[in-house]
Amino acid sequence: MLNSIYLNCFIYFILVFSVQARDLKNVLESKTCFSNYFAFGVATASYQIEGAWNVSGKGESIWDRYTHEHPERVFDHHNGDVADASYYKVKEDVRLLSQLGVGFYRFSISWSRILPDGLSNNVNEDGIRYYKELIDELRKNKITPVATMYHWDLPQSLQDLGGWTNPIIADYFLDYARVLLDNFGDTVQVWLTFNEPLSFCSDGYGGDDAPGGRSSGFEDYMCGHNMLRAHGMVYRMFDQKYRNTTKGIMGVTLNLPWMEPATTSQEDQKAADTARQFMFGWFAHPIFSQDGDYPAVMRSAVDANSKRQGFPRSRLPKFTAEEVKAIRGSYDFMGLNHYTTYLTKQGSRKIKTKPSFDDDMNVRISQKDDWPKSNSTWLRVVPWGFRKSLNWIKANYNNPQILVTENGVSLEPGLHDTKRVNYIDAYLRALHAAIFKDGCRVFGYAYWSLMDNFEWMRGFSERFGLYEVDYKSPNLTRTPRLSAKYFTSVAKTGCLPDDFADYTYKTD
Ligand code: GBH
Repeated sequence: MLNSIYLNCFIYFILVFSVQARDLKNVLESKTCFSNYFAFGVATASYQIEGAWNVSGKGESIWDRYTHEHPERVFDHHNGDVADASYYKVKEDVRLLSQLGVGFYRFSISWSRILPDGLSNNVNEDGIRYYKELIDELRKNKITPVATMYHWDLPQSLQDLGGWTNPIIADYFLDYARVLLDNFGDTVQVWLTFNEPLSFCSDGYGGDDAPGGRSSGFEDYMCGHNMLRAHGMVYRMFDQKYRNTTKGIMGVTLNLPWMEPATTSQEDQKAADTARQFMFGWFAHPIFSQDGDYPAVMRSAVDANSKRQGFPRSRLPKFTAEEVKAIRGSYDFMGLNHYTTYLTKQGSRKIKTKPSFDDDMNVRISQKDDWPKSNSTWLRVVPWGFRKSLNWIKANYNNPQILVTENGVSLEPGLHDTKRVNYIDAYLRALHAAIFKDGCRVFGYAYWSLMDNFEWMRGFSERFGLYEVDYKSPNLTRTPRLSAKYFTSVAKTGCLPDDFADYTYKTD
């Protein structure tokens, strides 16, 4: 880990050149303003926007295979074959970003567009060309590229070898990362290894997302284990071989929905902590804690359940001492995705013959009926949960530098999205309080997403975009919503404007 003063300067150096001149007047009028060094951006991911799934040498990914074989499992039976056709719209999309006035753009790189078979002996030159074009166009427009190496679209050929459950995947991911750093290291300075391992391990290897039909309580833990090993290996390589020449920084994006005890009872408080450890600590503890390795509650719960279930060893794999060391401290900053809050109650464990992650965690999770709804069943508007999440991270992981890599809301289609403006405004006020009242060290915020896109198992039915995408038009026309105008004002002034939101949502 870098010395933090040095890191501060570094982050400021990387992000500040793109920050717009901010108006002193705002400060004098005592608006809610972020610092001049705070960066605003937007996020997307390759499979959700690019399309061109089999064009110019791109290999098949697990999401290509899964949505083609099982269209019935996707809510609207669609897939990402075309998505927003961003593969063909580099100039147009960067123009949207530039109109928003954002300082950075978080996008992800499709592994199988770079390495069609997942392996580094066959590099697809068109894949390198495509991302180079995107990165160059961003830089020309003074928008800092923030690249995610893995946002869930694993090459199918690697899945055929077991994907994230096969320990060899860590070596292949290291090879892939080397190709990315060799090709883009001179122009990309902010890297994220993974997006939301909780999602792709739990929902992917333990649930219904691609690759689909796996076994919770086994494969999800194997996936997490190998992802953590892979992350540690890539960070160490970056630190030793690329940091000096590229002057870059590297982190990983984890998602933390806030877990609030349903009552003040001791059991429910404990349930909240257990849920935080299983859903966030699973990945955060090995990387960001002083001690490293899995959280104690997770270790002991899975070990004990495995024993009771008659297994000769724990279903949660064990790290070697060297692995613990390589993974501990393998970050320059934390990428954080935060959307919503849940209530926790102690579960009533019946020892199941069929093990699962939920059974191991043994917490009942719900949401309050009077929390405002979005267009996603799992997402209700609870701005204060954002502030609590940031404070919990501060308290548990020694106040790391944080880049908010996603925050956003899905709503019905429509350009006059006042509810989205209110959502962003309320969450930004909560973030402002976390920084200026509580001392959390957050250096940037990305809204999810730049535009409507392929929302995984929900198809195109859930829309998170600042720009509306017209899926009926042949050009997939992008039109700014009210929230795009609001966010432009935020990004350009660094302050929350007072002529957009109607402050429906309370932050405390
Ligand atoms: C993020 O995940 C992803 O990084 C991004 O790609 C995605 O587009 C964005 O959120 C918006 O969803 O339907 O009840 O089974 C957020 C965490 C975890 C939220 C899985 C949805 C499925 C809940 N996601 N979860 S459910």
